[in-house]
Amino acid sequence: MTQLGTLEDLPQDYREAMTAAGVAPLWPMMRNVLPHGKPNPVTKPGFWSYDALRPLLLRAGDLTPVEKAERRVLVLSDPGRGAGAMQATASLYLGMQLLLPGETAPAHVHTPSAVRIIVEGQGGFTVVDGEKLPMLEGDLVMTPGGDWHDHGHEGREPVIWLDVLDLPVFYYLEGSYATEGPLQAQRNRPDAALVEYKSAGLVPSRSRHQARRYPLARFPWARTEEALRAMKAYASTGIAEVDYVNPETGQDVLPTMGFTAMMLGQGEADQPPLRSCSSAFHVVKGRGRTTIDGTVFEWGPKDTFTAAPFAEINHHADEESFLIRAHDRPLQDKLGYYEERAR
Ligand code: 1HN
Repeated sequence: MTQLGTLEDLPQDYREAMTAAGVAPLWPMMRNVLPHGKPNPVTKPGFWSYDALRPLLLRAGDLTPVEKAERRVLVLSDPGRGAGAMQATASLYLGMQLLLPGETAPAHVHTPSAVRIIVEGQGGFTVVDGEKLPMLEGDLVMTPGGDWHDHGHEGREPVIWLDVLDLPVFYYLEGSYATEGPLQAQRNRPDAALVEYKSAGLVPSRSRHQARRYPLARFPWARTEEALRAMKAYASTGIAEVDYVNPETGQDVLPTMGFTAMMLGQGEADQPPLRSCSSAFHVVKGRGRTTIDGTVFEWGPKDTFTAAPFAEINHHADEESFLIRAHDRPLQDKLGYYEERAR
């Protein structure tokens, strides 16, 4: 490998003339922007214990009324980028959001997409493009970019969910913005998970029904767990894992972000291949430990952790465990470079 020239190799007057002309030499920076063999992520493994987050979030409920917050959220900052970073990996934003009984989070629409993983509480709902979506623990609820959404709460206890957004991508592209509006009129019918998309493999007949671009906005947890348990019962080896897909196309649920749910049996380990995507894991239930690039995280219910591109990930479940994984493979597929390497 040739050693490239440095800035210091160049005469001072030449460096000053380049700066004055608004240019810079590529070669001293070449290895920073194109490292050899694999990327060199800024992202560090992150871990957020729910026991630590929950009291802070509830205190935000006392300190800041939702009217003063629009969305009452604590953002999970990538340790590699430091306190206050508005991202958990290069492409994924994670935030823990609190809505108290009777509160309303006003309607808005924005360019990034959001997915909620419901962590705690009953009676919360979100209205996406006029469709009222109940938020039950473990549900995955999507708000695709460009769809109006507002949140409400008809229950008695705090409702908490994890927001996963592709906000960093939109922000990087200088494409992130929102529009505000009045609360939406709700269609007087159950959401599509309870009507058109009640059963895997069955979709409304294409000759009679024009499917929406995002036909299924809520994936009820009970069904996901049932599917995983059935697959696990008949799997000879290995963990069970399902992809959340658009039921009409079989493709990823969103343009940039993908989601899977995993079931690990008690005492079971999993060593996924090295993947070029970054991942965020949320524990729906169970206990275990995951080593990410040598850092060990002991996890329990409702904890969240992250892995950078090409991280070495080793999961071990101490009890039967269910995890949801968010990732940016769909974006990398579209850019033409998603890759998995055997270990
Ligand atoms: C947003 O619209 C929500 O609608 C939550 O609940 C978190 C973070 C950044 C930008 C928009 C929501 C968000 C957000």
